[in-house]
Amino acid sequence: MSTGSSFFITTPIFYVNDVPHIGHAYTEVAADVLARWHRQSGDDTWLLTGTDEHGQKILRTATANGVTPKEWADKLVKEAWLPLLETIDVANDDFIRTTEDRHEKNVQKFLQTLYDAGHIYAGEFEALYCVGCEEFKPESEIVLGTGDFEGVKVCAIHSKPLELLQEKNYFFRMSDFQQRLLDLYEERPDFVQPSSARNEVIAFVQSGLKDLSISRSSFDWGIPIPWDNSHVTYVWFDALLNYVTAVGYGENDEEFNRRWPANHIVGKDILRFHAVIWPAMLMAAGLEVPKHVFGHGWLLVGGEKMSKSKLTGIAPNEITDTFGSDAFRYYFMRAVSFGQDGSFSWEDLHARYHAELANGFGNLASRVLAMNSRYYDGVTPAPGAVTDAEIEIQRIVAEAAKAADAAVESFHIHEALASIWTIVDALNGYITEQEPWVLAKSDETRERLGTVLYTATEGLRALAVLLSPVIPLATEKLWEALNAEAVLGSLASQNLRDAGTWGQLPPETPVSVLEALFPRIDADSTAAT
Ligand code: ME8
Repeated sequence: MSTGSSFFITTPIFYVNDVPHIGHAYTEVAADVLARWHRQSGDDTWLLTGTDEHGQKILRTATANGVTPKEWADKLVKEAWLPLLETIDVANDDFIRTTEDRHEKNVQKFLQTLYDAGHIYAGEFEALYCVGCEEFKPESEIVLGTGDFEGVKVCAIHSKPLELLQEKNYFFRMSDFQQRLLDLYEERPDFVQPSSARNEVIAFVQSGLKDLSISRSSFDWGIPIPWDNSHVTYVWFDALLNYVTAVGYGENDEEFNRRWPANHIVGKDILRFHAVIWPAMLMAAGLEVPKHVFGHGWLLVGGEKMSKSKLTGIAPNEITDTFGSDAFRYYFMRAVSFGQDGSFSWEDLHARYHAELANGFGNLASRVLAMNSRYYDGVTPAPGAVTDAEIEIQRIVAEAAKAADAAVESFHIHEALASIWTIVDALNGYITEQEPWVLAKSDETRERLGTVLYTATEGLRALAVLLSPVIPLATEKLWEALNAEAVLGSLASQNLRDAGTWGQLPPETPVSVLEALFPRIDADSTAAT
């Protein structure tokens, strides 16, 4: 990772037919942690998120609620999707809505470019469509329904009946790009991640790519096809383009060249759109393909993909109201291996909150600062001669910082946290072994006490910096208690790549006592009961 390089990262843009649940919040937090890490490492970082507002799904929801689709989208964005970002502390740089002018007119520009270059043609089409996925379904993804839909062909993801659509459509000649896509996956093995997702994508493309229907004429809630206004753009063709229209495609070349290409974080349900259709569209337009497409797993509840339509959705604030946004962010980044599915349970959240955040990290910070206060009148002491125990702590801090940076670079957020936690565990072990409260009893061990407390306090300085992308509120409180801003500058200005360099907090820095960063939570007060 070279310092100062461009790092453009995106989340999927979310459908506004419903309010967000913790699955959406999970994607947002992951992208935000990666963005904060890169931003604080000096990279020219840009985090884009937003909403996907066209298509049949939104149209039907709006109609059912007696409003226009735009009115519906405005309401949901204002009341649900923008507030989500605050609930979980996402520091996005931009929020794009597909109904914005900057998007609509440049989608048309893109379509016209492809049409003029011969990548689009008109044809007849008939196939089974899933409105939930906003996608024509291949036979392999169609199953026979059960219960109310016994014997009817349903979508394997949504378990809802498919609709037979017959239309004149415009098609994108995606089949032309089959070999170029296979070459791309071959030449850039880290283009699609994780590798299980890559293998699936390769197998799909090898099995033969069909041309893609990219227009609809049976409804009009979409972006008109520029050369034929009786059609609107297929919602996915429209939505994928948000990643370029948001950074100036079609109107601001300087901005576009500065940001593009992006790193896309998406759920595995929509990996194929991002790893197959999207690069093919970009190739057709003569634009660079994304840097990486990372497909994360699903949050499962009761063994199934959590979803609002199956009534297993959990609203993010059900968790943050009790545990706080830092705990939400930490829990999902730590408990779920990024790239794999993860089961959510209130019991696990409660257990990790107490074991790792309250007892492991929070208690360490409070104890160390309280000892500075008690034994040195609230001033970090100067260290004396160091022993093997201190050298070991310094080594662990340096190695953990390096390992965490490498893990984030390859999107392994959970591994980065595991590395950083070796510092928490090592410092807790160090304090137990060194027993500063015993050293404090004699003047003869005063210098040793100074060394131990300085080591622990400087360890907290490194932890505050390394954990700030994940738990920004708690680390800010710790930074204040360390009085570090006065001597080192703001927490946000600390370069993460220097976090592991020992000895940054000057001795004799006045520090304050710290209230519990993660107060204990009664099991009865969580939604688990
Ligand atoms: O697909 N676990 O929008 P969407 C983890 N508009 N992540 C989950 C999840 C779960 N149970 N449920 C949803 C769309 N997600 C399109 C995207 S992009 C150009 C257009 C997350 O509102 C996950 O990231 O259905 C998934 O990809 C996304 O929400 C789908 O959001």
